[in-house]
Amino acid sequence: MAAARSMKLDVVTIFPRMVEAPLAEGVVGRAIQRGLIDVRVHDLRAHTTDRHRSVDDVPFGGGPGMVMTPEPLFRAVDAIARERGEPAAVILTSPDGRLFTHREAERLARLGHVVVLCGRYEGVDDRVRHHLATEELSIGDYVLSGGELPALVIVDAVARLIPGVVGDEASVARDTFARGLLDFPQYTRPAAFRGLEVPPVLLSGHHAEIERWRRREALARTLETRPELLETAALDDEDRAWLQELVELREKGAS
Ligand code: 4FV
Repeated sequence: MAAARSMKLDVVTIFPRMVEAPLAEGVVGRAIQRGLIDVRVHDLRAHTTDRHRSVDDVPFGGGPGMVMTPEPLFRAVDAIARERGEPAAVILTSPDGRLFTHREAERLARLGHVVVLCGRYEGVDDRVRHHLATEELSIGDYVLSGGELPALVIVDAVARLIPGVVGDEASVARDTFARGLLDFPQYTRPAAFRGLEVPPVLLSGHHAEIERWRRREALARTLETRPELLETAALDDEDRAWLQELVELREKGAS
């Protein structure tokens, strides 16, 4: 199913400027200006009720650090639903979530409206995870100081899938992972640089030859760096024959 024609994304954070700045630049920035995607950044403190505008507190049961309190996050999502309609998903970014992948980006791009909650401190009260967020996504097995960078990764990856955001649709369709493989090598002028030549096939004008070379390079790179991707990639007989050849070459090389 194709991506939604337009997309609403709401990001809830205690550092709105940290999220707004990157969204003002490049492909995503232009898409927002052109109204292709509608991104709003919400300051969590605007949804606090105490005069200290506090968003965190000490953990019950003791332990280091602070935990984000549930109320401001629930009030923020309530306000977004009132102002912008009920979101199709409320995503909590955290290292405990499912890994965010291209397939996840394609799924979110079909939803039309998602909210992203940015954790800070030691994390969020678990009632947010179970009674506010509809899903939890991680961008990788490492601990960041906040969920803002993951939120920006998600917004950028999803925005690129909205029709018209990336000038040339073909480039999105050809993106790494869109075809389940790593990308093929890219070259541009000069054809010779410090004695380093561009592969002649790319200068040949033989488009079928060029496509075949690119496919083979993408397969070789995927076999080398991310062989597990080959299990889910859409491969044809020629691909499998080429991969078999590469494996035999590698075994000969190893022996
Ligand atoms: C993270 C990740 C991440 C954990 C504690 C924010 C931090 C702090 N989010 N993928 N990796 N979050 O490290 O998504 O609250």
